[in-house]
Amino acid sequence: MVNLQELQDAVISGNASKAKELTEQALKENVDPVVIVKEWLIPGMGIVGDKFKRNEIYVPEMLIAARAMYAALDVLRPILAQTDMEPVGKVVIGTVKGDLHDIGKNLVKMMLEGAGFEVIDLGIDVAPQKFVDAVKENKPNHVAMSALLTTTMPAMKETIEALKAAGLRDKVKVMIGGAPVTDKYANEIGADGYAPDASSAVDLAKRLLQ
Ligand code: B1M
Repeated sequence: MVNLQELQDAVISGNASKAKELTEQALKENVDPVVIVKEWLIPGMGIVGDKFKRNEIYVPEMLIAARAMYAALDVLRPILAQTDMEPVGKVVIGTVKGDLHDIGKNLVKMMLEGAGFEVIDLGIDVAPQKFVDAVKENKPNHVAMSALLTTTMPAMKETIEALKAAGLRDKVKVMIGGAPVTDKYANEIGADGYAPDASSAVDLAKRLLQ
C-alpha cells in the first residue's frame, strides 16, 4: 500500500521522480486526489516554508521542492480539472505583480476547471494593466488574484483601482487569496470576496455568480 508520508517527504526533499511515482501509485490504489493534495502535498509545502523561515534551507531548496510538488500535481491535474459540463462561468486568474509563486494559483485554477469554469490563466507577475486587458478581451465573470508575499499584496489594490479607472469594475467580481491575504484585507481594498483555499475559491466563485 502506498505510503503518503513518503510522498510528502519526497516533496519536502525535492525528489520529483519519487513524488510522481508515489502519486501515480496512490491513484492506482484509488486514494482521493483531493486528500492527496489537501492532507499531504500542501502541508508538505508548509513544512518547506517553516524550514526556510528557520534558515534550515534556502531558495534553491524551495525551488527544488516546488518542482517535486509540480511532479505530483501534473499527475493529478487531469483528474482535478476533469469536467464534461458547459462552462458555468469564466474566470481570469493570475499571481499579482512582483510575485512569482504559482502553486496555489494553479491549484485554484485546477479546482475551478473541475467545477466547470473556463479559466484564463495570466501566469505570474501580472501587472494591473494586464488584468485590465484580459478583462476587456475575455469578458469574464470574475477576476481572481493570488499573492504569497506581504510585499505584493498591495498590487491587488492597484489592480482593483486599474479596473475602476478602465470603467470595468462593475463588470466583474474580484476574488482574492493567498497565504498572507485575509477577509479583512479583501474588505479594505474593495474586493468582492476572499477564499482561504482552492475549494473555498470554487464555492466563492459560484456564490459570486448569483
Ligand atoms: Co517563497 N515565500 N519566496 N518561494 N515560498 C513563502 C511564501 C514564505 C511564506 C516562506 C517563509 O518565509 N516561510 C515567504 C513569504 C513571507 C511573507 O511575505 N510573508 C517567502 C519568501 C520570503 C520568498 C522570497 C522573497 C525568498 C527570497 O528570494 N529571499 C522569494 C520571492 C520571489 C517572488 O515571488 N518575487 C520566494 C521565492 C520562492 C520560490 C520561487 C523559490 C518558490 C515558489 C515556486 C513556485 O511557486 N513555482 C517559493 C516557495 C515554494 C514558497 C513556499 C515554501 C511554498 C508556497 C506554496 O507553494 N505553498 C512558501 C511557504 C509557505 O507557503 N508556507 C513561501 C503551497 C500552496 C498550495 O499554498 O500558495 O498558500 P498557497 O495557496 C493556497 C491558498 O493560499 C489559496 O489556495 C491555495 C490552495 O489551497 N490561494 C488562493 C492561493 N492563491 C489563491 C487565489 C485565490 C483564492 C485562494 O483567488 C480567489
